[in-house]
Amino acid sequence: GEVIVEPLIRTTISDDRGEEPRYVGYAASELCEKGYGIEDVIGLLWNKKLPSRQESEILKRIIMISADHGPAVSGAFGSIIAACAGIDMPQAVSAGMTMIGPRFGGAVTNAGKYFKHGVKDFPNDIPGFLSWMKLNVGPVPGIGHRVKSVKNPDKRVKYLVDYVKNSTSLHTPCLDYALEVEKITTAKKDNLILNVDGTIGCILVDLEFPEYSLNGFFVLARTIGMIGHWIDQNNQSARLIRLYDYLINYAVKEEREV
Ligand code: Q5B
Repeated sequence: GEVIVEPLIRTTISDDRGEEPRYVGYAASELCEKGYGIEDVIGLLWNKKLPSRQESEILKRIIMISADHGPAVSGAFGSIIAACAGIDMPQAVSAGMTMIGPRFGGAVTNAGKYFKHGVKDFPNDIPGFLSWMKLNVGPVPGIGHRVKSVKNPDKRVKYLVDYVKNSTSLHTPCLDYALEVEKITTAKKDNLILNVDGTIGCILVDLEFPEYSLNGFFVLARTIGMIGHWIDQNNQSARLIRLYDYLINYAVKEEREV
């Protein structure tokens, strides 16, 4: 007789059983033919919705603007060290990926989550929101930067904010809230600006992307950069990196006899 087996997994986003993959029902080749872009595929696979033209343009800019930020940042540096150690591309990129976390690049999800919480529970009380964050969370995700500040603004943030607010009709309660938070934090310390993670997180919340998907934008975008750094190091046949002594503070005990 027929054997009934419980499915092992359940999927709600894609189906490869026909002639070609379908993303939430849309055939991949048809999307290409009809002029959709990678940002539309992201909308389908991460949010199960085909974004509007305006939404796609915002998503595209988020990815373009966060694809790389030079060799000095934790992620690129991790991939570069690995490339110089002769590690293959997937592993070298994953070395960089490992760096994405609460301080570097991985604050997008929590920035979106907590600014959304602020909009809902502390609508006209930013000092109250900041006290709650200090007590319950710690540093506000999406606020602060190691080198960018009021005096040295982050052009990426300014561009995204200006684009969304002046070239689209997106309703931006979360972004607006974060910009108000920034006014208070920068008054305390010059570098406590709304950073790229925070800006992206808020815009994505305003675009109604699911909370869990938000860090995915930084991960996806920065993969482009990390692959670029790996290729660049390999093109140059870069040598193994070993730190010079002067870059290390050897705060260890003097030589001792046993
Ligand atoms: N303080 C980003 O800190 C950084 C505070 C704060 C309240 C805050 C820090 C932070 C939240 C996580 C976040 C994403 C670690 C950053 C990114 C992508 C990137 C990277 C690139 C790219 C920098 C000194 C004093 C302390 C702190 C206070 C700091 N942040 N207070 N809320 N958010 N932010 N990460 O300069 O009194 O002296 O003890 O954790 O959003 O990753 O380009 O580099 O594209 O690749 O190292 O842009 O802001 O300073 O941590 O030593 O703090 O400021 O409590 O106060 P710093 P810290 P006190 S974007």
